[in-house]
Amino acid sequence: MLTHEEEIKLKKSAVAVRKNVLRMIRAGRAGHVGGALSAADILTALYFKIMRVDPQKPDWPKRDRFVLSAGHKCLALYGTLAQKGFFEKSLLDTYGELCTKLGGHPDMHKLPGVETNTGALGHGLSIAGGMALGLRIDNLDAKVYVVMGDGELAEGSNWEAAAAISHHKLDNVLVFIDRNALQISGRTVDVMSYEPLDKRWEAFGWSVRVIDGNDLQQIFKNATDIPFEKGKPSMIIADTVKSKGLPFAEDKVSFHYWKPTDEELDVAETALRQIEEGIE
Ligand SMILES: Cc1ncc(C[n+]2csc(CCOP(=O)(O)OP(=O)(O)O)c2C)c(N)n1
Ligand SMILES: [Mg+2]
Repeated sequence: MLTHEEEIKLKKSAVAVRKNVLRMIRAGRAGHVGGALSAADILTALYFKIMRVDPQKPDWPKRDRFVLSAGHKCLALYGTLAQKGFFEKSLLDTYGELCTKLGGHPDMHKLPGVETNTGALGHGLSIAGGMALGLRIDNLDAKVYVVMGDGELAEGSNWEAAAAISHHKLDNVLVFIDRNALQISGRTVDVMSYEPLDKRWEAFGWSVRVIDGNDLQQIFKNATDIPFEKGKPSMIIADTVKSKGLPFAEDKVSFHYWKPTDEELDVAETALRQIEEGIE
């Protein structure tokens, strides 16, 4: 359990990450806001409380690895890495510029802290499996954390990776599925349903928990001691709200990608300020 003080601090960090997301959207005039904001609490808890990382040593061999399989959520990753100190926050203002280090999808060759390139959905889990196997071969006790989208599960490659990771008993892997119930073109269950997710992943040999993925206390409680079961990879199905934190955009498919006016951004920033002021 997080203490009350720790929880307050973490909630403030999550608001700061969301503010960073808006800062990039203001700079670039557009961005994948919905999926970034649904996953912001997961990334905040991972980077500020759970993962073993050192922003001064992004290549430290013993570090935990993070794979943002749903690469279009990159604003959450950039916002978290900046908040953690992997790079200067002024870089956030270059989002959308030609040749920026903060591309529309993450690039490990440009930005410290990005472990692998993603963006074409359905590849992150395979990459994470390879990382986990490599860590085991090298006798390192580091862990691999992954965030996937629920719509992303439509890519068949994920299910090969799910089987392989379980087959190799890679219990140093923890995956979050950001189940915000929406994808690019509608409700995930309408576009391509893989429900019931918990039963399907269990059938693939994973140890599964279902939590509220916008509740920092629940994320912390469930993600700290892995594996959930020895010899099995761990899976957290995180029920979240797309565009969490912006009341006018929450759970709306039209905010998958957002091209706001300045006035809309002002309203969004006010909403986050109100959340921050209400933290107690
Ligand atoms: C292979 C591939 N196909 C299509 C896309 C286009 N695309 C970008 S985001 C997205 C929807 C993803 O939905 P979900 O994983 O649920 O993400 P979230 O709701 O968190 O934004 C799609 C189809 C892509 N990036 N990669
Ligand atoms: Mg989704």
